[in-house]
Amino acid sequence: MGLFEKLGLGLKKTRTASFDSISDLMQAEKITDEFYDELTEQLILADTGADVAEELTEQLREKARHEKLKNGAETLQAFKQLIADHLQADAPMDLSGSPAVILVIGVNGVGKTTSIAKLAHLYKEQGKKVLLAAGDTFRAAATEQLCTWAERVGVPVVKAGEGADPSSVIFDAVTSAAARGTDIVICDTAGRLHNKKNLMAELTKVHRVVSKACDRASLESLLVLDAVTGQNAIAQASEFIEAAEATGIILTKLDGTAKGGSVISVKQKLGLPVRYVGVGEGMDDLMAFDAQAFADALFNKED
Ligand SMILES: Nc1nc2c(ncn2[C@@H]2O[C@H](COP(=O)(O)OP(=O)(O)OP(=O)(O)O)[C@@H](O)[C@H]2O)c(=O)[nH]1
Ligand SMILES: [Mg+2]
Repeated sequence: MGLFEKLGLGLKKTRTASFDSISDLMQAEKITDEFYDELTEQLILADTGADVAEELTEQLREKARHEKLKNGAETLQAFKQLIADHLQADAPMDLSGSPAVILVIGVNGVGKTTSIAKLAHLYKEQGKKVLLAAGDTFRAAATEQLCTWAERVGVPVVKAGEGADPSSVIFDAVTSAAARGTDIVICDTAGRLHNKKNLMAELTKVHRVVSKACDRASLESLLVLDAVTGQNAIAQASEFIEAAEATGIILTKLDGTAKGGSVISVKQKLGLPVRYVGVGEGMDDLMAFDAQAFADALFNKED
């Protein structure tokens, strides 16, 4: 299956629930005021959040007036472009460091460990040397889970015993990666609730220690958000951004939700680009986020 098809499949629930209706609306010969009201409603249903829904509708109205768009088809093209522009990251991820380090953080069960396995697979396929750091020392099963994935993907892991200090495990991984000529170290961390002060402080320490061990420019701190929780995911994010200087988002479980529209509000509300999206449980089910492809897939209605 091609990447575009896979993305389309992952977005199926979101399309069925809202974007297919938007595509239908844009079949119209003439664009009316009711059209714009309906558009706002459908965007809210897709969980873009009311403010983003209104903002996008207003921008489309403006664009339609300015560019003298005549019919639905022209309006649809313009709207796709608007969404793609909205989602475009200001700069790509910098993975040039030796090693580059990706710290993966987020609340419990959002898909951190699985995403790490998928990322390792993705980079390995690109010919990079990958090392994983088992920084979730909170429970023994977490290290086991990561090691099982690492074996399947075929990448090494640096680990320590249950209850070890996560900062020191991750520090060890990063320093040994530098010695081994590893390209990318991906660090797992324990899931934690954003309102647990001591656990958030631990994350700040992890981030501080890592940033001393590697080139700051190539340190990505990726916050994992579960798309199923839609706008709630966005509410949790600010504490993580503050505690561990998150630089980007991995949005998981897009395949399991009709709230895929929440992607559209992530960048605007958090000021962080979406870097990857998860569309399934297998190791191939993670994609580098492509704003244009995403916008196209949202409106790719199959009849
Ligand atoms: N459908 C679907 N399931 C996913 C996706 N990503 C992760 N999952 C599932 O979500 C569940 C939790 O994934 P984990 O990777 O263990 O989550 P975690 O954030 O590491 O969890 P903790 O370490 O307990 O905080 C697993 O059953 C995964 O298979 C996705 O993109 N789509
Ligand atoms: Mg985990």
